[in-house]
Amino acid sequence: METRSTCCYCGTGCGVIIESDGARITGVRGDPDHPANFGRLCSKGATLHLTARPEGRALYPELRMGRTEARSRTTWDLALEYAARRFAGVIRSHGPDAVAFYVSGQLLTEDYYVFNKLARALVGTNNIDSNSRLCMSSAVVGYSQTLGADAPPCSYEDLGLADCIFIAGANPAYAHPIVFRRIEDARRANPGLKLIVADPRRTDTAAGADLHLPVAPGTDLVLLQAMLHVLLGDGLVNWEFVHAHTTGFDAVREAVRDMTPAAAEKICGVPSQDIVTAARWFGQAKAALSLWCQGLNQSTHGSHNSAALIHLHLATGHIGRPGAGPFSLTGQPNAMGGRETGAMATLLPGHRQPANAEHRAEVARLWGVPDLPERPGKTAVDMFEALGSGAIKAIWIACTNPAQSLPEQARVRQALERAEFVVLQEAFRDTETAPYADLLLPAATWGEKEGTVTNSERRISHVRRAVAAPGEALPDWKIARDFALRLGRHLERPDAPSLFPYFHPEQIFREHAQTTRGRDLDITGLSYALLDAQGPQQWPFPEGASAGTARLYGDGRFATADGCARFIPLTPSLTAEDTDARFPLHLTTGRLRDQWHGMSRSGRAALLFSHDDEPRLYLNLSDMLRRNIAAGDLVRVFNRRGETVLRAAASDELRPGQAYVPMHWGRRHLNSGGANELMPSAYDPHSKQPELKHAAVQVERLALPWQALLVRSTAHAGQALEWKARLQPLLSCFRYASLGLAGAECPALVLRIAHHEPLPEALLDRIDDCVDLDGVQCLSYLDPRRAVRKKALIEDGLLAGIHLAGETAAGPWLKDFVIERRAADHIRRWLFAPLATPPEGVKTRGRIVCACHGVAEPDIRRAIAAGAGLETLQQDLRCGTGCGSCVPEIRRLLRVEQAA
Ligand SMILES: Nc1nc2c(c(=O)[nH]1)N[C@H]1C(S)=C(S)[C@@H](COP(=O)(O)OP(=O)(O)OC[C@H]3O[C@@H](n4cnc5c(=O)[nH]c(N)nc54)[C@H](O)[C@@H]3O)O[C@H]1N2
Ligand SMILES: Nc1nc2c(c(=O)[nH]1)N[C@H]1C(S)=C(S)[C@@H](COP(=O)(O)OP(=O)(O)OC[C@H]3O[C@@H](n4cnc5c(=O)[nH]c(N)nc54)[C@H](O)[C@@H]3O)O[C@H]1N2
Ligand code: SF4
Ligand SMILES: [Mo]
Repeated sequence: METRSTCCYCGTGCGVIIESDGARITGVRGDPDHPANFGRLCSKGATLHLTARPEGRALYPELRMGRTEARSRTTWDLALEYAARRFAGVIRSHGPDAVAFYVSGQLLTEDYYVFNKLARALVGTNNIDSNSRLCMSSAVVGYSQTLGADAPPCSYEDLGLADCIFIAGANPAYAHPIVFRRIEDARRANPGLKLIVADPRRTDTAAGADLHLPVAPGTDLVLLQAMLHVLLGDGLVNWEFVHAHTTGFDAVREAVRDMTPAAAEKICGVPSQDIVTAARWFGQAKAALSLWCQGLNQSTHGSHNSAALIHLHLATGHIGRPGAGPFSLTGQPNAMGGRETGAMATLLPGHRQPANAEHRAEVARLWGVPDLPERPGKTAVDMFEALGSGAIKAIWIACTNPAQSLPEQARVRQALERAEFVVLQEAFRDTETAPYADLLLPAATWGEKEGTVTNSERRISHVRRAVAAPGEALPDWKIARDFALRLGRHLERPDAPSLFPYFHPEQIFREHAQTTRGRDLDITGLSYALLDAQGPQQWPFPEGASAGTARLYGDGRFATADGCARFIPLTPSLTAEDTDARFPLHLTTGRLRDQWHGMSRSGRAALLFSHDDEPRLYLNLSDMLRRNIAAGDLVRVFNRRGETVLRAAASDELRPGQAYVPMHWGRRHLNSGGANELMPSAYDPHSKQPELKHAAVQVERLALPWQALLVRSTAHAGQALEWKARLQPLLSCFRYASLGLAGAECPALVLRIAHHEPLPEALLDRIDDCVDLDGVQCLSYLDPRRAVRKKALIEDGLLAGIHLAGETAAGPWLKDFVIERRAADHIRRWLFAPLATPPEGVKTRGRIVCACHGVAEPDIRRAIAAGAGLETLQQDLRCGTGCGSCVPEIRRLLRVEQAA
């Protein structure tokens, strides 16, 4: 059976075709007819089916009555009745603002809509916010303040029509790979296209650009203002456009008068000549397009970063034309839907605002309630702050993992511990937030639910269900509806049944569409039937329209009262926290190519660990040498807020003084909390988006002499996931531990441990028990004097497991042997030898670059050394011919090897 749906990872919003046998998802491929991807998928999308497994799923409601008790299974009836009673109790005693809802850009539009109505129309609070607060809220404010509405004006089509693409604070080669494939296509088709990338790191996106602007962290505003200065000086401002379609330019012009490229260079570190070149390419282009994401948004002046970038477009008239415009890349698959349904503290349905009395009255009328709450709702960081102070007592968390993704984790943990009642609506039962849940409600997830999502280019797709949800899991909108009906009874609200009359998601969609009537995002012309007949559509799509809208503002009229776009005054400010003598390194955080956020889904596909197999702290070599840190050493990264222990790696992507940690690893895969132990919760005053890209830290070498490595492979993917789940509770026993998977069809589990002193024998036994490393086929070696214990498991003549404790020299190559399940015969006698390299004649693979075809880095390097170019590599090794996600990296290997 085949079902057309969408990928549930990034905001590119690729169409997928889900293959299933009716009960189980068996495969996935790109939908050739979907206008976002035309059949392509990246490494994450292409492995979605590998993550659709029952192990680890939340299958039935689980409840605990007291904090110290364990949760136990209960029925939906009891669970929701209990939740309604607790919420109603808090609301009666402390008012509606003592409860809160924290939802997610990964919910479907219909889910979002019901949660929003539940919070605002039934409970009567604006305390509903979304993880989009951590993600797109600065872009929302940037668009609204300048263009008058939160509407990304461009289309993916524009990628192929621009002759200058400016990427600021985004790494689409990793984070939006299919967008990046389209940029690669555009560059091939038009060699004159100029690609400019502003990023403190020399990412794969930056490395291949025509111009990389290595902006000092947090100083983009200066760079963008200097670019405007150059546009003015060089006569590249489109005065006709500025006069006819904008207001406020004079003040902005005045403000950038002294921001010469030379002055900017001193602050942002980009050579003044490069600032001039970037501005000229942008200004002289026939059509300039800019793309931005978290490098601009996750800042204490993120909304001004967004506005400054939009200013460049307004000043040059690069907007509303094919190939031109400011184009934010949405992070999550349906952050856009959350913005449309207004399911955030600062928004109301249909791009309305809760602070606007007229808007509140309009929505109240549409919903048939007397009024909507006026008191401002708490945004994400403040919501958890209020939970910690006791002002909020009960919280409902759906489809997000705050105990991993919010900054300043120590405070988040304290808040979740202090809360009187925590409900977690989750697809998986083992996230970092799960231990705090008094009530865990099992949610249906990708492939199991129906609704709609909107991608970065305002395109709405119909998300279809391929299989039934496992166990008793339910779609999110249904859980919210059932809770609302019960809460209505407890609050003695006879209108609750008429507020939530839904039995199918399309009813919700129709009601949502009505809230957009006459607004900039009007979708009254859309229905599931139309989406099915004509495919995904871009809003606005008002009643009577025959097609969606590819590009906004083509007529020069903006969504402001006077129709003019606004230049707004911008105050250059710095990051919340400066480096100093105690914390001299600037730490930034971001994404890896093959992992998704807290890894609750991507961490289930072994293949997705092959690109990056362990969490690492990346540093410039000079900073490592100064601290006597060698690649592979363990280090303590710390600041005033906390610490995390990671393995260090040298990166020439970073300049001296900079450090980088991927955001993905948390306490279920690492024994410390990862990046967000360290990030500050300071936020932008306008967007309330926290500064997740900037912290001052110190790093020091951590000598943990006793190390262990466990690798255990299996022919069954589910088995590896079970082992992983069994080991997770043990992680806190070690000073350092990282847990992950490896391999492909036959997955392997990999546990790395380091500790001050040898671990007790009993703990080692427990580890072995968790992964079934025992039995008659298990060989062992003991040297108690040196605290060395080694085990190897041979199954049917194949090496299926090793546990090297106290002596791990042979770990790197033995690990590969277990992952590849090699015949044990000819290495049997080397199994317990402390050999740092494999015995002669025995070869290992090395790090995998191309996950689709399992091509390893040493093979690629060897071929390049022998003269191969990209085409030859693709032909001979097949690397880069699957999803294409690794092509930017292969290009980089080519540059490095050829330079050598
Ligand atoms: N593989 C993968 N893809 C994803 C996700 C994922 O988890 N994994 N998540 C999705 C989501 S929700 C989002 S929001 C997007 C995020 O997409 P991106 O924003 O593109 O990804 P990040 O890696 O968070 O950050 C982008 C870049 O910002 C740079 N940066 C840091 N500080 C600054 C600065 O001061 N100025 C500038 N100019 N740049 C800076 C970082 O070096 C980094 O390379 O990715 C989406 N796609
Ligand atoms: N240091 C640092 N921190 C960051 C960032 C950063 O760049 N650096 N980026 C921030 C950004 S941009 C974002 S978007 C956030 C993301 O942060 P989170 O929202 O915490 O990320 P996810 O791990 O994707 O959480 C989604 C959860 O929903 C669950 N889930 C999946 N499908 C369903 C479903 O259908 N229903 C329900 N109910 N649950 C489901 C998943 O198992 C997962 O646990 O992280 C932010 N945190
Ligand atoms: S680019 Fe990759 S992760 Fe993003 S939607 Fe497409 S397939 Fe999914
Ligand atoms: Mo995001």
